[in-house]
Amino acid sequence: MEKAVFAFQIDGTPVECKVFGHGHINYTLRVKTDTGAEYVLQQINKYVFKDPVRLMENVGSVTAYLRERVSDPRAALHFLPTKDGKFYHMDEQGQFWRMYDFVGGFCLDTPESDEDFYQSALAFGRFQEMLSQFPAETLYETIPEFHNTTYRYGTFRHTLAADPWGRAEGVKADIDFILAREEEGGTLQRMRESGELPLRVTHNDTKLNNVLLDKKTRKSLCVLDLDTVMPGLSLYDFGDSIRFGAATAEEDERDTSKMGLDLHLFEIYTKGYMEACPSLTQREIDMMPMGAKILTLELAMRFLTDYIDGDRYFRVNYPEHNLVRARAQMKLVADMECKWDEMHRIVDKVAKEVRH
Ligand code: GN1
Ligand code: MG
Repeated sequence: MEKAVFAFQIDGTPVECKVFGHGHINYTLRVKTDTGAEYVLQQINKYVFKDPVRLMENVGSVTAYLRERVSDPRAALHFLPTKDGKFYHMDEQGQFWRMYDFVGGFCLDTPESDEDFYQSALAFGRFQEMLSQFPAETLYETIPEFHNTTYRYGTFRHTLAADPWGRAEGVKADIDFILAREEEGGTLQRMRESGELPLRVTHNDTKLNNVLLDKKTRKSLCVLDLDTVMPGLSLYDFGDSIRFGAATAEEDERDTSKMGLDLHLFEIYTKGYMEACPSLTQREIDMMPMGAKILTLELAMRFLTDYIDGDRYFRVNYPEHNLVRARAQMKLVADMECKWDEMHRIVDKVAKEVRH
């Protein structure tokens, strides 16, 4: 039994404690007690998240706020206080732990049907909507400048200039592709700074496997993994969902001819997101295709930066992995450019259906 369990106000005496899920960042356990209560106990990864106390303040205030707004208690995570009334426990080794109620349900890595993808759109859209009045600026940035594409361009240029492994020469065409879109790539950041797009609470890791689905109904219950919840733009969440979930190939597909945007999935997600998030402004809606494109471009640039920098940030499975990832993302950007008018047409059509 992990000693950390005893720091929390649990119901009953713990009788079982097993490794749970397949997260790559935090260490996660499932705990059962003699009263039948079940919990998730997690150790927060301190290498990735430098300030677990402030991270937990974010998570604590956001979940407390959500809990007041949901009817099904499973629809918002419930963190247990420790015996001294905090949302986290620091052990003798300086490791941070947290604990929340386990409410059942399951997660998917890839959608098995259109409906699964639609359910993820509803979940992230509802998350956005429920938090639309939350004072986003009070949240701590767990990873500063995370989706500041302009800042990411600065890092890219800096890395190009340093070129520590002499890799830039061999990827000139890729570099040119990224640099040719620098002006456009800064669009969301400029609109954030001018206030044209509202600052919101964003999730920033809007993949399907961060949505908890009900075992019986297969409907989405709740959004998980709140570590990267930060102040941001709705288009970060929307864009990253499209980049990941509406692509025709895996994020690191070597055969770029297989990579493109699936317009049908794009429409499904757009519909679910708009239905669940009526507070989206007209400007946010107009910029949805741009959100998808910039988030994809930004990740292509992050992968290419890391390749040139010698693969320090993203874990790679083979030497060219980051370059392969970057090229797959660039192909997706290029395909969005080909389908640009169609993307706008879909957004307009869905907006008319959903909003009138
Ligand atoms: C990282 O590790 P994972 O899959 O949760 C990255 C995301 C990228 C994603 C690409 C904190 O997320 O921004 O979109 O890889 N997360 C961080 O697969 O950098
Ligand atoms: Mg994650």
